[in-house]
Amino acid sequence: MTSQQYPTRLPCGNRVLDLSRTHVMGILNITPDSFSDGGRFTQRDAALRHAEAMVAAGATLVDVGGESTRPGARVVTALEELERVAPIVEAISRELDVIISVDTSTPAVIRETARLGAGLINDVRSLTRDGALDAAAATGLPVCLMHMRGEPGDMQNNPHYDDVTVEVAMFLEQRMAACASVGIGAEKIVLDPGFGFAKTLAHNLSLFKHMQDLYRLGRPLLVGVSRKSMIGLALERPVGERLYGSLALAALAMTRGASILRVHDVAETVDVVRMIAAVEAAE
Ligand code: 7PM
Repeated sequence: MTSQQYPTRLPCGNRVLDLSRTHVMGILNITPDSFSDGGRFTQRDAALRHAEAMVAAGATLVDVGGESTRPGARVVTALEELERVAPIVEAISRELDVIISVDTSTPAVIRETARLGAGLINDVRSLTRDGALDAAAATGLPVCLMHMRGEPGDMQNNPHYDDVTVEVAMFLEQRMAACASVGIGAEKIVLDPGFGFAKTLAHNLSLFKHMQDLYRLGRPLLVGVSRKSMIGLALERPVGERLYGSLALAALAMTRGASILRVHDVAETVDVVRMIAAVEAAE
């Protein structure tokens, strides 16, 4: 199956995501915490201004994350993560017209940010942490399930697949079943191939080429490839020179039917989306 066949409305807390068009999700930087309250205020302010700029540029979602998934990153406690993310979710919810996605695997963060106005739970660990399934179910919010193997720290050591797309689909199907077992129905699920997570360049390219095979699971796709190493490796570009590669993949993901493009460069990606939408709306 290569085409989508799910309802076009995805309720996300107090907002609705219209799945009949392609959306841009802006990645919000949360800079590492300083210890003074003055520092915290400045960080919340800077995050709010960044979110505001992305919304002005056309983002319909912003993705807020407080735990770095970078290989080798310091482990962040649930309390630290909550202290980073909660004030920002609260501020964005109060100030901006946007769906807040929370990039978290932590039950306490899922519960508290939902209370503060989050609209989507985005978990790179697909709700595998103890208590995460129940926490997500209790919020009633939709969930993005992403494919990964292992943990960010070790996921890149020698990943092997016989058929990466088939194995990603099987994993996501299993996580949808786990969600169903706690009452998170398929109608609340967004699926993500997990580009860059436990995959070589060849795996990422093949998975990207065949992402439409995932529509057999009957749910919309979120694609996150912005500035990732698959672009760096394919083009031999450092992270600061991956915009054009990112935009090429955004255009391809959109034409493959992706519903949400998770990106750093919102204004540029929104132009890509609008241009493709203009052609697709023509006679
Ligand atoms: C270091 C390594 C820093 C990896 C940042 C990253 C995705 C995500 C991330 C994704 C969904 C990045 C990643 N990537 N959530 N969170 N899908 N749903 O490059 O592809 O942004 S973090």
